[in-house]
Formats: sequence, C-alpha cells, structure tokens
Amino acid sequence: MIDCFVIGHNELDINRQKQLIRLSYGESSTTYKERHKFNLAQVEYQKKLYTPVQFFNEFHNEKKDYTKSLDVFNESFSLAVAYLGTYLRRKGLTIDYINYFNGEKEALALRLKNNEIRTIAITTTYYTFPYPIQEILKYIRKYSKNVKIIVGGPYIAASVRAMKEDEIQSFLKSLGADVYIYNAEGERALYETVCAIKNQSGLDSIANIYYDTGDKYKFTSSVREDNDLDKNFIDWQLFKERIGTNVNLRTSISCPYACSFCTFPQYAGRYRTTSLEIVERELDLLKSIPTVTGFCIIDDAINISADRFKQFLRMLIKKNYGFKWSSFLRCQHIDREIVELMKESGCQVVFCGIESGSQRILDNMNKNAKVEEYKKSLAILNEYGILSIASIIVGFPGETHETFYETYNFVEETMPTFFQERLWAYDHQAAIHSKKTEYELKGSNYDWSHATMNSETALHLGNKMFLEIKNSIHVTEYPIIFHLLNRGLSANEVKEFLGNYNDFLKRSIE
Ligand code: B12
Ligand code: SF4
Repeated sequence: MIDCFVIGHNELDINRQKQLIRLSYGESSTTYKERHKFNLAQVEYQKKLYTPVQFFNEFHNEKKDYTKSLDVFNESFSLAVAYLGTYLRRKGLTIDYINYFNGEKEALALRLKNNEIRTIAITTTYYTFPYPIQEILKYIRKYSKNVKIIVGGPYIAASVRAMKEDEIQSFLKSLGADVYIYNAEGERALYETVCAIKNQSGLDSIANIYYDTGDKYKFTSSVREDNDLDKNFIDWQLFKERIGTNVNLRTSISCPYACSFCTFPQYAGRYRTTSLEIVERELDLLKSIPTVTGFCIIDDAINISADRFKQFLRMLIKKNYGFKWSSFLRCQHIDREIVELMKESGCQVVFCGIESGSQRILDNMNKNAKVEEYKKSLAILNEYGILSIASIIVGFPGETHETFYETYNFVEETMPTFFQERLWAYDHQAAIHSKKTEYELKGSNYDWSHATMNSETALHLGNKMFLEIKNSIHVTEYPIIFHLLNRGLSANEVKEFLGNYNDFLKRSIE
C-alpha cells in the first residue's frame, strides 16, 4: 500500500485554456488579449493554436530529426514532487508519484484500480485557475471513490488568502478534495495528515489544514512551518528512474527585496538559504544519475550574496560536474570576475528581471537597481557569450510614452539575447496598491488604468516592442531556451528557431 501518491503538473490544452479565459474574463478584456496574443503566444495555423514548444515539435523537431517531443513540464522534474516525496520518505512513509499528470496518469489509474493508494497529494505550483485541479480530481474519482485527496501549494494559498470565509467554503467545495493544506510550505502538515489518515486518528490537532467535516470545511490553526532547508534537501536517488535530463534546483527560499509590484517575498516568508555543502550534496546525487545533464536554479536570484555566489561557482568548477545550468539573476550585481566564473562553471543562460530601462520607473518599482549598472552587466554577459533574457514590464504606475521609449531604446542598445515584455498586472496585494490615490489606480489584474496610462495602451506598446525590436529576440516561454540548449541545439540554432517562430507569429497577426 502506498501511503501517499504525489501528483505533479497538469497542463491544460492551450485551446481549452483560451476558451476558459474567454469565458471568465470576456473577449474584450485586456486579460484575455494579454494572455492570448503574444505573451502566452500561440500562432494560429489551419485553425489550430501552437505554442513555441508545439511549433517546435510540429515543424522543427522532425526536420532536425529529434526523436522525442519537447515538453517544458515533462522535461524538468517537479520540485514540489521532489520535496514532498523526500520529506515523507525520510519520515518512513511509502510514496509514489507522477511528475507530469498529462503524460503519466495511466500509472495512477492502474494503482487506483488495484486499490494500492491510501492518500493522494496534488501539487498546484503553476495554476492560476481551478480547472486543472478539477480535471485531476475527476480522473481520480473515476477510479476510486475512497482514496483521500489532499490539495496544497501556491494556488490554494493564494486563492484562500484573497477570499472571505463564505467564498473559501464554496471554493474548496467546488474543487472537491478531502483535505487542503493552507501554508507556503506544507511538508509537515502533509506528513501529519497522511499519518492521521493511516492511523484513523482525528485531524483537529494538525495545523494549517482545512478538512471536510461533511457539512463544511473546518480550518484547524495557522502556524508558520519554516522547514530547515539543510535537513530538507532532496534525495534525488528516490526519483532516479524517471528523472529525465533536466532538473530544477532550489538553494534559497523567498527574497530580501521588496519590489512594489511583487507579492512573492510577502508570502514566501523570510529569506533563507541552503548551505553550500548541502547544495553540493544534491549535485553529487544528481551527478550519480546518468540521464541528468543540466539544472535550472529557481531561486528568485542566485546572486543575492556575491560571496556565496562566487563560492557556489568555484565549487561547481572544482567538482567539474559538467552540468549546463541556468538561473534567475540580479544582473545589476555582477562583475567581470563573476561572469568569468559563471562561464567556466557551465552557465548557459540567465533570466534577468530588468523590468524597465527608465530610472524613474525602476525607482517607482522600488527595484533597487540602476539603469547604468544594467548596461554594464548586459555588456559583460554578451562579451562572454552567456545568453541573457531581459524581462520587461510595460505600463507600471508612472509609465508614459516617454518612459516606455526609454525602455524600448534600452533593449535596442544593450542587446540582451532575448527579451520578454509583459503587461503590468495590478495585484491589490502588492505594495504599489498602497499608493492607489497618488497614482489614481483603478481596476485589477490586466485591466487597469492609472494617472498616465491604461492597460489597452500599455498592451499596444508591449506589442510594438514585439513587432519592432531588432537587436534582441522576443521570447514568450523562456524555459524553451534551456530545453533546446539541453537537447544539444547550439545558441545560434535556438536563436534561429525563435526568430522563425516570431516571424511566423508576426505574419499571422498583421
Ligand atoms: C520555474 C517557474 C516557472 C517555469 C516552470 C517551468 C518548469 N517546468 O520548471 C515557467 C516559466 C514555465 C513558469 C510559468 C508560469 N508560472 Co511560474 N514559477 C516558477 C518558479 C520560479 C519556481 C517553481 C518551483 O519549482 N518552486 C519550488 C517548489 C519547491 O515550490 P512549490 O512548487 O511552491 O512547492 C512547495 C510548496 O508550495 C509545497 N507544495 C506545493 N504543492 C503542494 C501540494 C501539497 C498537497 C502540499 C502539502 C504542499 C505543496 O511544497 C513545496 C515544498 O515546500 C515559481 C516561484 C517560486 N520560487 O516558487 C513561479 C510561480 C510558481 N509561477 C507562477 C505563475 C503565476 C506562473 C504562470 C501562470 C505565469 C504566467 N502568467 O504565464 C505560468 C504558468 C505556466 C502554466 N503553463 O501553467 C506563480 C504561481 C502563483 C500561484 N499559483 O498562485 C509563482 C509562485 C511565481 C510568483 N511569484 O507568483 N513558472
Ligand atoms: S521581483 Fe524578484 S527581486 Fe523583486 S521582490 Fe519579487 S522576488 Fe524579490
């Protein structure tokens, strides 16, 4: 009997996503236009939508004679599955998992038919609507009415946090699970819940859960988990049979900065780092798995402390792992020495949260960055051939046509290899909301206006960047870059592919 079966991501079909967003927000909303024009870009060909990945598989894969279809979620192992699975195993429970629901759900059905599973934990890392979770629950219930279903993770935390009590009840009911874990982490709550179900004891004493009492979901109590990162490292050996080529790696939680558009640190808790000895131990474990060739560090920024970052890079070089790696980077805080070490240690591509090329907007964002520092850093990355992805936000409070063109010209001048422009999303939980009166903020999400711009205009300006920028290649789903490189495409081939995709997309919308 498996005590807990952990389920990774369920990616909804792109056409279904489009339909659901149209139903929820309406076709004329900026949300619909933002999500379905360039930023979650798909090209329409013969009445079918293609994401860059699907486009690669359909029109490039065969030509280049790659055997396996590319799929971003299938190819990088889910960290939520790895952390939860390791935690439960260390505490003596039995586990199984599927990393990617879409591709592996038959294995779950088989186990359910044989009545081999006691509880199921559903992760919700990337969801912004309930449908993928409901789809998983429906699937499970088709094969078992009795198995206990536990749902937790970012989607549950973010949704419950934003709701009033009566809304929470109907939300939890509409998903239909037995227990919900309401916490930024949740390993301990999951372990205790599985044990209680196994031992048929009550759930009342377990912190951070909502459980089904028949007529309503009862909340127990709220306690911060703050799991010790050094004790809670991943035992990659547990997953070695199905791990694939690329893994995500975490070396810290949260972020010490306070950008005014971002809510991440507020909910992820205090900034904590894993010791480098433990990171090294995880890398040693990964090195012993022959399929693994690369990793992507998902910390908000790996270089928050320059000293720790240098020690990390020197460790990679000394151990000579040979992994290709990528990460998010605060690129204003790098210098030539660091870039040399990054190159030598196998760094291929970095994602830089540039946000804007206007100092005024960076200051409004409380970004703690100087345009001049960005310029120097991007030049060094280019010089050493480390690919960069510059992420840009268009329309932040204070944005005018003038500040927008500062950003536009910044991208043309600094030539990051790739860029991604996103419409600012007005999140009422973010710090900027406290300046609502000063900036005359109205609306929410992607449908907003402020004193100097509205979301329609910002969307139009963002599109302009996509259509006109010459010195940097637009990218919508940046993980495709890591995966194509990991498949052995050269940097030039990746650039060529994305350039072709963009040309196709431009033609289809002109
Ligand atoms: C890498 C990443 C991506 C990559 C993923 C590619 C890949 N395969 O690796 C890409 C770029 C594709 C991506 C896309 C998106 N992402 Co993203 N992404 C991340 C990032 C940086 C890391 C995710 C991760 O691995 N975290 C580490 C793991 C260990 O954390 P975790 O999954 O939260 O799990 C922990 C707990 O939450 C808990 N837990 C999770 N599930 C469960 C379940 C149970 C039962 C229990 C008990 C506990 C539990 O256990 C884990 C250990 O503590 C996070 C930010 C972050 N640092 O987490 C954003 C993040 C997950 N992304 C987010 C968003 C919004 C998106 C997009 C919707 C953005 C967009 N508008 O397009 C898309 C969605 C894509 C899709 N198709 O659905 C949000 C999610 C918010 C939410 N769900 O409410 C996050 C948190 C960023 C943020 N600041 O808001 N993303
Ligand atoms: S945008 Fe990045 S650096 Fe800024 S607060 Fe959010 S997580 Fe931290």
